[in-house]
This record gives sequence, structure tokens and C-alpha cells, in this order.
Amino acid sequence: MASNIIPSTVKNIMSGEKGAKATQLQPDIQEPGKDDRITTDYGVRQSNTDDTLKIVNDQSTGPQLLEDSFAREKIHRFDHERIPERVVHARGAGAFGTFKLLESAADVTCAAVLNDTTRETPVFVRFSTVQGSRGSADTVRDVRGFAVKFYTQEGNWDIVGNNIPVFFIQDSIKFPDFVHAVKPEPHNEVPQAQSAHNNFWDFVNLHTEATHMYMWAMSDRAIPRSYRMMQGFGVNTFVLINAKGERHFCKFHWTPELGVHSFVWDEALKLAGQDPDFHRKDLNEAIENGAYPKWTLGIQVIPEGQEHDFDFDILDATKIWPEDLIPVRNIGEMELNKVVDEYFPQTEQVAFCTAHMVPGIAHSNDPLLQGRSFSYFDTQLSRLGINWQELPINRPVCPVMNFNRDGQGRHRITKGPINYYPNRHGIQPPATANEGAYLDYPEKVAGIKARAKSPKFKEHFNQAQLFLNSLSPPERAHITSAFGFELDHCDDPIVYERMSLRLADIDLELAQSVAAMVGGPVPDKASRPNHGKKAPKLSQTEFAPTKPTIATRRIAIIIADGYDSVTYNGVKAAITASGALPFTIAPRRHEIFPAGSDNNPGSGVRADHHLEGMRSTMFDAIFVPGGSKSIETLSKNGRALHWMREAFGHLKPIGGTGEAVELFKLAFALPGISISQDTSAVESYGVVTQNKVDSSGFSEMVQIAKEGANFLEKFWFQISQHRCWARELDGLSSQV
Ligand code: HDE
Repeated sequence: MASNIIPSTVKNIMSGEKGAKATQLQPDIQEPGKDDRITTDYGVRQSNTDDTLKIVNDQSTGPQLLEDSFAREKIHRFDHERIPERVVHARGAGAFGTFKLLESAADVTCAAVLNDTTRETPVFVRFSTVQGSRGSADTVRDVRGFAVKFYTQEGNWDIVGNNIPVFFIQDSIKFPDFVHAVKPEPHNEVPQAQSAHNNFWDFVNLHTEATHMYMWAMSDRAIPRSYRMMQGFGVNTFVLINAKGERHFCKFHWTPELGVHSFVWDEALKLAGQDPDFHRKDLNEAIENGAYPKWTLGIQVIPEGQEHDFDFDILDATKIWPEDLIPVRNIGEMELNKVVDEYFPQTEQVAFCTAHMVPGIAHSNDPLLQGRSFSYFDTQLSRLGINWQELPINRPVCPVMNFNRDGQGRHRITKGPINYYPNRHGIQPPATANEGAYLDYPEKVAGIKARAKSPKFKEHFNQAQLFLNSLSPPERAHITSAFGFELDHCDDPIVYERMSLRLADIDLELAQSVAAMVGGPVPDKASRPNHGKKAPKLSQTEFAPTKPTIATRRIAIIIADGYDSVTYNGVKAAITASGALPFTIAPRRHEIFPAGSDNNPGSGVRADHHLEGMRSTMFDAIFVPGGSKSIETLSKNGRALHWMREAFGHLKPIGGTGEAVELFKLAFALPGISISQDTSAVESYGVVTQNKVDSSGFSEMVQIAKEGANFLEKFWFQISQHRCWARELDGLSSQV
């Protein structure tokens, strides 16, 4: 049959992308359009993809035919769509970006990516949870993966890090035990993506080197508000080598521009059901809105020769290097500025490995790191096959030239008769130092061969205490309730009783509060005294942005028919002008009419969502403009009142003008909270109101100031603080 259809085209997307990695990815990107036609995998156009080939007549449908290769191909390809998910870190979200060096670190490393301040290095970052399977929720209590692949001109360099600076184990040989213990239990595959079960707490109780890490995992760090608001850490100790051949031990830090912020636990729990994709959507939303997330890259370095000067072993991944002893030097900045084009080929198929290091960066003898560098290569085999490094997302931007050949899924074609070295033509010899070869450091090593570790590895409690002592009062309170939650989910008394006693190794007050909550024996004395020391930068409160900001915050504006449109419009414009995101929420997702409009179509605003469709958990703050009819409707709406009370309970800033004050009185009729009827703006426990509205100037950029002169200045200040902790400390939030 002759075809008059325009020939099928597969377009390379050439626009909107720049840089070496983007160029390299381009030939593999298709953008199907209306002029394209569906084909088989071998390129033949298909006429019908809805009916299998079968025998039919006027009365009946007969058998299908084996010769229908179209149908077989379609089902066969579908049957094999899934690959094994990552054994840990299965659920993730990725994005592309760039790394720029701000200050050369040539004094400690000859890695060009950390020397050359004129370069922009493309990166791909994958954030993840650890325990859950690929379909689990984003907001569970868990460590978050923070893996960065730098496509440098000297080859790929991966920092495969986490958002917590320490780990549960010191030696890689324990990893299978640890992962088995934290993952769902083998007999019933319960629970999903949670450490709140017998096996996890049994393991970490018996395995005391995990103590420091589970303090972090019970802290707010394990329930981040956003991937964009987390720190990242290389965790392991790496080695930097400079041009003089000198060695420094190094830890890598990523610090987010927006500060480090977390959910409150009840909110995280609810979001796991209400919006399990919250974090991946949040990442894409920010990038698509041009609010590119940024982190600084910092290094802590210890010169060779000083590695034994500390009371902890610097190769022990269960220990931090306190910043008062070894300051962080910020040397670079990473920005994420492009969402992935397709999840599977990019975020799912990206393969990180701690052994991906460029000249100037090397392994230390950290026994966790050594094992990791075997594991990541090994695991890619079962996930992606032996040629995983040929997938576009994994390819370096510099040439890959070697005699590794063949294997399943080989793409590259290398011409010529030679596939070995040395060869008679002198093809592809190893590089010299001047040609940028990776040189191994000639480290002198002496010792006896033994299954053992050095003595300092055996101290397991000092830094757990250091961490707890360094937290703010709300953070400390959250740790106590997190233990309360987790151990309450353990039904084997051996587990929660032993853990209640174990906590007395860290802090007596913590142990007593938790034991009382979970039904364990309440210890009457500390099993080891708390040394009382603190260290800087362990509390999240120390990472507030240098200038308070409400950028990228999601603010729900709640209205009903009869709302005050002048204030609504003014505040909404001000939210946008400040880089935050306004969402209008109303009893229905249709046009909502303002006061005095006589419900004339076109006079109002279409709600983005209705009160049942979304929940307060999905927003950072709430604003309610006045309008007597609107407030009367909202006051009678149970869901609207629930929004207010839930946001209040989750410590969120709440702003209201005009008659909204009446709604707040109804919603927050609590002793201790006073909502003034004044004409001036008042602020009480993060609830900011203004009874009489002067909306002039609402759409201008707002000075963020607690003691600001007008409503927006004060409301913005509350939003910039993330949550109103005083509400929780004074027990108000638990009363709603
Ligand atoms: Fe991993 N880890 N890990 N890990 N890890 C994996 O590699 C492993 C550890 C981390 O987004 C696996 O490709 C061992 C510490 C991240 O693709 C696997 C040990 C830290 C990711 C593996 C550790 C991490 C992984 C599973 C103990 C923080 C996700 C799939 C010696 C510094 C990377 C894969 C991505 C993934 C092994 C401990 C971070 C099985 C053996 C410590 C962020 O190879």
C-alpha cells in the first residue's frame, strides 16, 4: 500500500541545552510529534496497535495468530520493562546542573575540577531514600542519598553521599547485616520504608557503633522539608593529593543556600499517604520555576602526619570531624537547573560509584569506603549489565579508550584489528603523568594481617552525646518523640526494653523520657556520664540563609465567595514578587467571586485547588484574606477549619487580614494565643493578622523583618523562619 504520510522523523532536541554533557545526551533524545508514525522496534510502520491479528467473520471472533509479531513485540517489550531496583536507595529523584569552583584548592589537590576556577563542570545529582522500595513514599523517616556525578574533562568523579555525615557501620562487611535488619522483615515483608520495627532496633542495640548514626536518624535530618533544603556529606574519608605529591585527608560537605529545614513528624507521616511524591515534585517545581537549588561545596582537610592527633580515628565513618577542630573551607558552588527528560534512562539508569575518582582524589584506608568501591560496580551488573557505562547518562564527556570489549548490550564500535596491549602498532598506550594519568600514591603500609580494627574505632558514644548536646530545644524534643514512636512500633519486649536501657549510655533524661513512653524499664542513673561538650554546625538552626527569604515557599491562599479581592490580589502579587508560590484554595475548583461582584462571570478568580483535593501539609504557610461572606462560609466549613488547625499544629506561619481574624479566633481558641482586634498588625505564635487592611504597597518587594512596620513584613519574616517553634515548646500545637 502506497503511503502518503510524511516520512517518520526522530528529532534531536538541539535547543535549550548547552555544555558538554548536554551535547552528549542530545543524539539519544527523541521528541515524538504528530508527524511521526508508530513503528515496530525494527522500524516498520504499524497500521493498528489496538487489535491483534486474528480470524474474524460476521458472527464470531476466531483465534489469534502466532505470526502477529507486532502484538508479540509489544507485550514482550512490556513484560521486560522492569529491571531490578537498587538494593538500597531504590527510590530517587534526579536533576542536571553545573558545578563552579569559587576558589582553587590547588594547595591540597591537583584535581583540575578543584583547581580551575574558569571551568563549569556539568553534574547529575540523584537524591534518594535508603530503605524503601522504588514505589515507596518520599517523606518517610530515613537517611537521604545525595549522589553527585561530576562529568569532568578528566573523567567522571562521583561523590556518593548522604544528607547525614556519619554511617551505621565502620566496616563494609557489616553492610548486608545492617541492610537486612532495616529493610522489611523476611517472614512478612513488613514494614515498608521504615526503621520502626524489631529487627532494626535489635541490630543497632547489639551493634553499638551505630549509636551516633541512629541519633541523627531520629533527628529532624531524617524528615527533610525538601531535597533542596538538606546538607550533603561524602561521609567517608577521602584523600587529596596536590602537585607536590603531598597528601591530605578530606571530608566533603554540601551546604544548601536555602538553609536546612525539616517537616514535623506528623506532617511527614500524613504526606506519605497524601502526596507520596512530594519531594520529587518539589525538586521539579523549583527547577521549572527557575528557582534553581544551590549548594556550596566545602572541604575539611587534615594534612598527612596529623591524622592521629584526634581522640577519634579519622577513618571511622561513624564519626564527624568537629568543625571547631577542622573548619570547613567552601570552595565551590553547585546549581541544579534542568529536570530530567525521562526518568528511566536518566534517574533510574544512572550508576554511581565511590571508585570513580579523578587524578588528585584518592581512597583513604577507611574500611567502609574500600568495600563500597567494590559494591557499586558489582551492583550495576545485576541492575544494568556489564555495559552500563555506555548508557548516555553514565558516559564521561572525555574520550573512553580501552580494550574492554563485548558483553551484553555493547554499543560502541571500535575499528581496527587491535584489541590488546601491548601491540605491535603501539596503539593506545597508558598515559604518563604529564598526560594526566591517574597515579597511585606510594603509601607505606605496615602491620599484621588480621580481621580487626584500630583501638579508637571501639569508642561508640562520645559523638552521640556531642550531637544531642548541640541541638536546639525543639530538635532535642523531636529526638525524644522519634524514639518514642519507633520503639512503640517494636512489639518484642526484648527490643524496646534493651533500647530503653541503651539510651542511658547517651543521656539519662532522654532514656527516662523514652522508657516511660514505650513501656521500657526506666533507668535511674546514666550508664555513662554525658561529657557535656557541644560542637558547632550540628544543629540545623545554624544553617539559616544569610538573608532571610521566602523564595520557593508554597503559600496557600484560602478564599470563598465574597472574598476581599483587593487584599487577595495584593498579597498574591507580593508572594510572587518575593519568589514564593501562591496557590488559591477554595471550596470548589471553579471561579470564586469577590465581594461586591454579584457573582458576575469573569469578575473572580479560578481556584487552583479545592479544600478536599489538597491538604495543609502540602504548603509552607497559609494566608486568608477577609471578606465577611467568605469568612462566614469558611467558618462553617469543617475542612477549612481543619486546614487552619492542622497548619497551626504543624507550626506553620498563618496570616490573615480583615474578617479572617474571626476565623482564626474560631480555629485557634486556645489559652495563650491572642489575636488582636487592633488596627495595627499583631503577631502571636507565628499567627500574623491585620484587622484593618491597608493594602497599598502589597505588590512591592517586601523587607523581611520581625519588627517590620506592616503586615507583610511580619508575615514574611515568620515564613522565612520556616516554623514557629515557640508554639510547640509552649504546648499550643498539641492542643489543636
Ligand atoms: Fe551505598 N550503595 N553502600 N552508601 N549508596 C548503593 O549502589 C554500599 C553507603 C549511597 O543514587 C548501591 O548503585 C555499601 C554510605 C547512595 O544511585 C550499593 C556500603 C553512603 C546510593 C551500595 C554503603 C552510601 C547508594 C545500591 C557500606 C553515604 C544511591 C545501588 C560499605 C556516603 C546512589 C547502587 C544512586 C547505593 C553499597 C554505604 C550512599 C549496593 C556496601 C556510607 C547515595 O552498591
